[in-house]
Amino acid sequence: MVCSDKWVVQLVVDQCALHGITHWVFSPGSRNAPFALSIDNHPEMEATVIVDERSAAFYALGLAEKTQKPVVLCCTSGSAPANYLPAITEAFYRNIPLLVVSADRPKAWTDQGDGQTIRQGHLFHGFVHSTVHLEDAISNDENAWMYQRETALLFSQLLEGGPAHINVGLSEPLYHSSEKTREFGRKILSFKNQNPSIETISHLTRVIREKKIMVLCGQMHPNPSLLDALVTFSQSANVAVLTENTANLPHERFNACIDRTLNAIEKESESEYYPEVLITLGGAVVSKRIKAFLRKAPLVAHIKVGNEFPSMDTYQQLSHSVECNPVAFFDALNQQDLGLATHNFMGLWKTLDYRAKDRVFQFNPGSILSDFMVYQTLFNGLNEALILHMANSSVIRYCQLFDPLPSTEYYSNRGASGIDGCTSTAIGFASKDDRKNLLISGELSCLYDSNALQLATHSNLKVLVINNQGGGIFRIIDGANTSPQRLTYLEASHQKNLSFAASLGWHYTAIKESKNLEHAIATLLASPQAAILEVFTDANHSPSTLKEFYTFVA
Ligand SMILES: Cc1ncc(C[n+]2csc(CCOP(=O)(O)OP(=O)(O)O)c2C)c(N)n1
Repeated sequence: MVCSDKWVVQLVVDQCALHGITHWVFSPGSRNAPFALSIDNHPEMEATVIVDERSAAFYALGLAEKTQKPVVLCCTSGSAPANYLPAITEAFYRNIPLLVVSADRPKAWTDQGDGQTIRQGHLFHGFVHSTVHLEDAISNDENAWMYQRETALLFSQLLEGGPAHINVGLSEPLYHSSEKTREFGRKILSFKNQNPSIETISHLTRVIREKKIMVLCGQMHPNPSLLDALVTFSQSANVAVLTENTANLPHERFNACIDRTLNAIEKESESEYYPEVLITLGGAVVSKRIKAFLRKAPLVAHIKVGNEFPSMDTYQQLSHSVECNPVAFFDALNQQDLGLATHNFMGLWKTLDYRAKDRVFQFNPGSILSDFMVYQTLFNGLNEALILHMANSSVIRYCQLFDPLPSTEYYSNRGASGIDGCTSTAIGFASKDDRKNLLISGELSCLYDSNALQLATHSNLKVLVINNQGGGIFRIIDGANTSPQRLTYLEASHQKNLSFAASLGWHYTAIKESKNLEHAIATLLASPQAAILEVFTDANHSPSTLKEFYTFVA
């Protein structure tokens, strides 16, 4: 099929075709000529040509009302789209689905004295439910993904009613054609109902049936009802549930240490572990490895469940956004016959988990005090319920290597992942929580937020500071670890400590030798007052110990 050589024009037309939108009311112009070329050659598209844009828009309004389908309005740049406004206001208040596709100069030319160029990007602001701006100049996979995602969401809303606007920055030449080689259409279905409707569940049942399913749980507040519903869902062999400790969903059927498990998968056999359907819930996921893994997996569907950021496309394959209470979602699915006994997908994932789990505490980190040794000693010895606050940087990542303790709740500032307020947040939390709260922090994060130490001293709060004399995270991130700027610019290597906390009312102790570690941690946890234990670790030795651990458990 012949079409315009402008890939963004192809994308808009493909999205129309995929969403069953075929009628265009076209007003002549030069900038929008690439659309004329594409729709004229498209077997499913039909066009009505009307010169006066004001009248064209009202004509489209009548057409959309009669056909009960969205109609596209396409015009050139400048005052042309401004003439759509009266009809768009009418459509807005009557929820009639008109899609304005306005051609524009590339953004760089706005307000630069070029002809027929006005500020048209947000011309219908307040009267459309969504606006997307596309530019044809840059073509790469990341931009294609962004535009497909943005337009897929716009089309999904358009089908629900009301007007929408796509402004398309096009550069010259405008009249070149090409043979169509790539399909840009992408659909994201969105469902909004706190208790998913029967139609939603029967649609999803068809999508899920007999598939290999991975449920990936991100950060959440503890939710026992969700845990129950998820445990029931995970009884099927086809279902592997992956959680992180911040999901606060501990259960022996789940894979709770994602990086540890992924580390054991051989490159050549990765595809065996790919799910066909991914269901995600909750907020941030810490593991970078699982993100890279799932972006490679050819998913049949990614179903995102819950109310937080319903259109977030972390794995670049979002197909269904179900805005609802996740408990209601799993309760409803648990009533269906999903045919989920066709693959031992859970067993596949769980075998790796069991293997690594057995080896975690067998690993001997040697006698030099490393970061890893601190976590291993802490988690090995913990036998009481805790509220665990994990500062950002390497702390949250090290904590993912150890199975979550069922009686422990896990918290971390993973919304924006800053090191700036981890201590203040833990103190605020502990001020209203009588249970034993433990904050684990790197020393830079703790020094950054040192004002927090004078806020209040709650006797239920203990702080374990791992002082590796800088941002130790930069020694374990690929790229950063070999950068010539690492020591000074990234790690900000230093010789400071937190002993000043003693003058602010904290019981402060410090250790530098591994032989004192176990006792020092036990003393910290048993301390009757607000206490800080600062453990000085060997910054050079820590990264190699972590590497050895990964090799040992693989
Ligand atoms: C507000 C803010 N500034 C900068 C960063 C970038 N950053 C991430 S980790 C880190 C170093 C943290 O060092 P430390 O607290 O000692 O922990 P470690 O890496 O040693 O575990 C920095 C500067 C950030 N996440 N947040």
